[in-house]
Amino acid sequence: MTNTDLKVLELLFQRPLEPAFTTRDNGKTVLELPDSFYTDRYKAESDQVGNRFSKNVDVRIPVQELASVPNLDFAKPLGPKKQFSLFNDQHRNIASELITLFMNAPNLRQFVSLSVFCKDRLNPMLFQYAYAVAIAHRKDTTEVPITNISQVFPSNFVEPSTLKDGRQEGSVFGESGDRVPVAIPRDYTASDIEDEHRLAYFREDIGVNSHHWHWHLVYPTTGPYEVVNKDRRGELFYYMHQQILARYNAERFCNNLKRIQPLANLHNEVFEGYFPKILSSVNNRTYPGRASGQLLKDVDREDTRITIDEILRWRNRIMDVIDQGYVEDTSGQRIPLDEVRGIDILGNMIEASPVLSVNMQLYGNLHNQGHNIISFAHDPDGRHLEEFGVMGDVTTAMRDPIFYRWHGFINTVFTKFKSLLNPYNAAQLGFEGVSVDYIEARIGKKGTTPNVLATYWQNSTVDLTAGLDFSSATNVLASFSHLQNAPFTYTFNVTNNGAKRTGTCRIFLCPKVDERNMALRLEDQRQMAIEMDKFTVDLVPGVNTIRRQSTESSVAIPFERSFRPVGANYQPQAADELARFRFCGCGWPQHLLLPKGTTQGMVFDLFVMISDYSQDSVEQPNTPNDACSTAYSFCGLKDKLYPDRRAMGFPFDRRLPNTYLNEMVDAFGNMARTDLRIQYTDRTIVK
Ligand code: CUO
Repeated sequence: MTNTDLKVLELLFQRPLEPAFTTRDNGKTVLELPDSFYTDRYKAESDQVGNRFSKNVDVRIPVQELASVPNLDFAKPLGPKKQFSLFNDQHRNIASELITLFMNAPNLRQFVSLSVFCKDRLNPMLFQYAYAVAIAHRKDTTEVPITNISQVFPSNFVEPSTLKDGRQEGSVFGESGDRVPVAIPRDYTASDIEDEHRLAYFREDIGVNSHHWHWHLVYPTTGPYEVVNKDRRGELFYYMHQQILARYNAERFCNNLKRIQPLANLHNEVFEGYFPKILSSVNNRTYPGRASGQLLKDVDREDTRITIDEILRWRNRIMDVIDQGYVEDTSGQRIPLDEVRGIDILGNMIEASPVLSVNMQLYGNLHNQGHNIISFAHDPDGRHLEEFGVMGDVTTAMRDPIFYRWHGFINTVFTKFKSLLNPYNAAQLGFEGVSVDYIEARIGKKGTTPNVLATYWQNSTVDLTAGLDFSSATNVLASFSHLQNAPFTYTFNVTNNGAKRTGTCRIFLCPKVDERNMALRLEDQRQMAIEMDKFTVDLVPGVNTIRRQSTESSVAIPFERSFRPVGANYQPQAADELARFRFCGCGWPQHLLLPKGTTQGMVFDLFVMISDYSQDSVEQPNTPNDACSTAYSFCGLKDKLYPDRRAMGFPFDRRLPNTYLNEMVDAFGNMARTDLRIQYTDRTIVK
């Protein structure tokens, strides 16, 4: 790839609403477009407009003429100011066609031209989504970093007045030292009268929401088959969302709230209201809210039609096939729901992916249409001309308390399937001759109390400049406070009574008691177990000491990866640093790796298991390793198989032979547990 092509592709993530001919990179760079690229509004004045923006820039990059001009009529139904939803069939089909168009561009230069041409002619949310999917999947764009969505469309992530203040600060002070980051308030969507508001710090976290967007970007439901069909994609849809629920449940217990109540009955009032108070980037209107006690209704709008009855019919069919043990494809062929493929088939069918569902006509579009019916509850027939609420959009859905109840319901369907499988047996759980004799987690290295971890608030700064259109500000910084945990180290002593061998170290955190302070049985506890880390270990004969930093976790990515500053100035030069910098957006935010705990200290079970690698290993294709695929438990590995042959969530995804966790740990030498206390302090440190 030439540097210029890379640069243009990176620039297209900036200022998503501004025409492609305006300057980018703080006014330093301009794209020189062929005349034919100007839209009708600017065509007559293309010379004048182009000249105006190419003055005083350091870099001018000419864009090549298109070999064949695409017909973009397919995208017409999604006008420039409409909200774009991945859950909407029509929008998804449009996105799929656009992704296909981008993927089929014959070479890099033409992909650049096509992207520039399309940018000014399509709905900006649609463009940014399909464009990012293409960048993530084209073989010739692996080196292009995908700008975090919260930086491309900041208004979808932060309280709106922040952006106004930030622009003001940026245009008055420029990059001088007098400029201060504007503070994004933490507590603006509800008051303490609303109990659910205690979890706002989790639901409205920028890292949580951008992770969710990025996950759906890496795992789209539609598009070319080779883009959609990834190894164990359906299973990962189940598992990644199941883990979000497990984490949310633990967070609820820390905040004295009972566990998630799945939204099983769609005819009941939805008790939880939610008023997001964020702006949609494309039309500058706030996302609609939902009053407490809202009834869900059939949706009958121009581009979305769905009835509650239809959703219930799909649910019943799916429950029936789980009992039956097989699904039927479109030719009537029976496909067994076995313990290896069953969950993957169900995941793709329930989400649902039109490309991968075994039979969309029969099993429907359960999860996506649930998002739609909830997101239009405030205006189901469109009479008030309101767009969908936050549940209609993967960038914002996790802000709403109802997200966890809807996914809680979806999860009960998967759980039903898992509960019908045989419990794991000793041959699957054990690892003969390997015993874990010691387990601890400790802040820092020495001198601290083992198994006491700490959480607190931290103020961090994000650069929102990339997404601020039509602003003279060169740099807009915003600070927000988020939960943080003191980094810690796990230490395990493992005795290997055999020859040198390999194992997989699996670390989980499980709530010990329920909302009534009653000890949780393993059957409940396993469904709330939070995966903390998973990695391969080589065991020499005798005693092995395994140390692992919390920051190395296979589920999380560090703050800096999620929110790196955007623009050429910030791009690292060294090759290894540059490699780490790419494609880094998918992964749970490191700052929420631990649940909040309580001021008195909340006790969890810290569990570790060393499993037999001969049952875990996967024969990987010989594709290059991607330096950014560090959160592989949640996001998989780019262009590779999921790096663990066991079912995702193993050993907690299925029933287990014991009633309590300590009984299981006593029965299997390759497992260990300890009490772990998470102590929360209400203080904020500034980074
Ligand atoms: Cu991620 Cu429902 O799948 O939001």
